[in-house]
Formats: sequence, structure tokens, C-alpha cells
Amino acid sequence: MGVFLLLAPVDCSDIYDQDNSRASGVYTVYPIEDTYGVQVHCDMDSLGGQWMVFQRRMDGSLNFYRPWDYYRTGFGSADGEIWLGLENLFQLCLRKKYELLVDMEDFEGNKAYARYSSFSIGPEDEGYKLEVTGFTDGGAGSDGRKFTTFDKDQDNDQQRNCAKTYLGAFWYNECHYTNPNGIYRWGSDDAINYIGVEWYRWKGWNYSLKRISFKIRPVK
Ligand SMILES: [Ca+2]
Repeated sequence: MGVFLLLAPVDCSDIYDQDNSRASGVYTVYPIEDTYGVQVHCDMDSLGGQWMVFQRRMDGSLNFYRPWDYYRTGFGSADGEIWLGLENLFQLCLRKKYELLVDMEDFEGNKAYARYSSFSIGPEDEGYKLEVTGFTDGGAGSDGRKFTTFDKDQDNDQQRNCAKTYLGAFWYNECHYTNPNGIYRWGSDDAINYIGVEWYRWKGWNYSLKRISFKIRPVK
């Protein structure tokens, strides 16, 4: 078991198990197979650490308005803004049961988080359907939804494509209480509501966050 983990850590928890003195930072993991490495940011500090970042906005440097193939495969870089990829997430969820932490910060330095005791997504042919339960704070309101991009409408809004309407990509319903992959807007500017990097239950629909990141770790 130890040898296997040394060869192919699948997530930040495996990285931690190899050496629990490791700091937060970028590591290589192998979520799909041990010949296919992916760089990820591991948060070894928050709430016991071992969190693997699969989505992060922090400076507006990266365009997140992208088609399905990018969200399926992933884009960005582990030390900056990133979307790790739906297929990587699905493969991880085949291996282990995960919990979810969403960390947020506004432009005044205030911080908030939402934590869910269970996170999993289904296979591509079921739309990478999200299952999150047991939130202890916040609440994304996206449980049981399929993933929608501007070129793949799988949301529950019969008239619109929520990704096109709100310039993001997410497990939209009709349409959202959070839009983490929306337009990076440097806070509130009263221009257009709903399209920013928003978490409605914290800052409403006209405030685009400075930072948001989605992180998972196995339930132990
Ligand atoms: Ca629709």
C-alpha cells in the first residue's frame, strides 16, 4: 500500500499520507491512471488540510467562459486560476467518497466558507451530475444538477441556456445561487447582476468575489 501511494497519489490526501509535514502548494496527482499526472494545489492548512483544489478564481487572469471540452478536460494552472476538469473529478469519485469545502473572500478582506459532508459527480453520459449533501454553512443549491456550458445545455431552465445567459459554466438549475465560473468583476459595479463570480447567500447577486475556490478531500 505504501509503495502504491508513493508511486501514484490520486489526491492531496495521498500526498499528505506520504509525508504529513508537507506544506500547502503545488503537487502532482494521478486521478485517472498512474501514467497521467495532473498538477494541483493542495491546501494543507484549512480545517485539517488535505484539500485538493479543483476550481479557483483569484485575480481575473483567466477566461472561464469556455466550451464543454475545456470543462471536461480542465484548464488553467495549479498555482493560479484553474478548473481541474470534470473527468478527473468523476474518476476520483469512483475511487473514494469526498467532502467539499468552498472558500471565499471579498474585496474588503472578509472571508466565508461553505462545507458539505458529501460530494460526488456522475459519469459524462449522465451529464456529470452533481450530488452534494450535508452542507454545514452556505448552500449552493445545485444538488442533483447536470453540468452546463454555453455549447451544452443540461440545465433545468426550459427557455434558456444558463451558461449563455449568465456567462459561466456550472451545475445550473434554473439558473443559480452561485456562479463561480462567471465573469471576474472586481466586486460590485451595478452593471449587470447575476453574471459575476457570485455566492448569493453571502454577498447577493451583484457582488463578484475576489477569491473563490472549491476543494475536496476524502471522508475518513
Ligand atoms: Ca436550458
